Amino acid sequence: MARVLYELCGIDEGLRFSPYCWRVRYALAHKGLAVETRPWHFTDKAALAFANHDKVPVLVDGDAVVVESYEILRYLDRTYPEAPLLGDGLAEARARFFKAYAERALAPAMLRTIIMDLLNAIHPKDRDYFRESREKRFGRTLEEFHSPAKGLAQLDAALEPLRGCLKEADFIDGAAPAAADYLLFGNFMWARCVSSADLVSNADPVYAWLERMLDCHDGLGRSALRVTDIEGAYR
Ligand SMILES: N[C@@H](CCC(=O)N[C@@H](CS)C(=O)NCC(=O)O)C(=O)O
Repeated sequence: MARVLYELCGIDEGLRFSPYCWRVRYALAHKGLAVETRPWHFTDKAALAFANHDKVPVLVDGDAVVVESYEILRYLDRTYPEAPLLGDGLAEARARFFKAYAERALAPAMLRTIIMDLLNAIHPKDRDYFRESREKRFGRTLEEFHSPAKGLAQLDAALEPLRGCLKEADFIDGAAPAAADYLLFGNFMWARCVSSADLVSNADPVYAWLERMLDCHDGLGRSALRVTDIEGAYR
């Protein structure tokens, strides 16, 4: 059976912007594993019933059905041990810090900056669901939550440890990228696909890292469709 990855799509089926799915796309590329991707919308819950899950990514690999992006990375390392992503033992335990950093420091700052662009990139049939579920989560309207100036300041401060790390090597995981890089970079792909906001100035060492990440694995990130590429889709 072909390897299949269910991925969130937006206003166009080719617009794939989930930060969690991007982690997995990079992880699969890192392992040199081919994958067929299937577009999925927020409201297509029935399409994931086979996995007993309601979120993407979902990876189907032969008989295995794996959910949760970090668990998918662990599964890939167990099943395809060449070219480790997370490593094992201490290394894997430490990689969890990057998962938490991406989700708890970078994502909230980016979300404040790009939330209205994100809504615009989401398929119209998903927008009411997205608005209702996120407004419930934030305890305020999307418009009240939206605050690019605050989001960018928050992101600038949150990137300081990454700047320090990039003084030592080209990638977080050393001379070549691996899971720590993919865990963080997924968030930047999320923002890049739905928005034209400049999150990082081009004098920032993080900018140079982003450029390297966009180029790696044959330009996987750089060749991804962005909302700005879709005629009439970007305000
Ligand atoms: N912890 C999950 C989070 C996955 C997640 O939140 N995916 C979003 C897309 S970016 C989703 O499918 N959301 C469905 C929903 O909000 O109903 C993972 O790491 O895979």
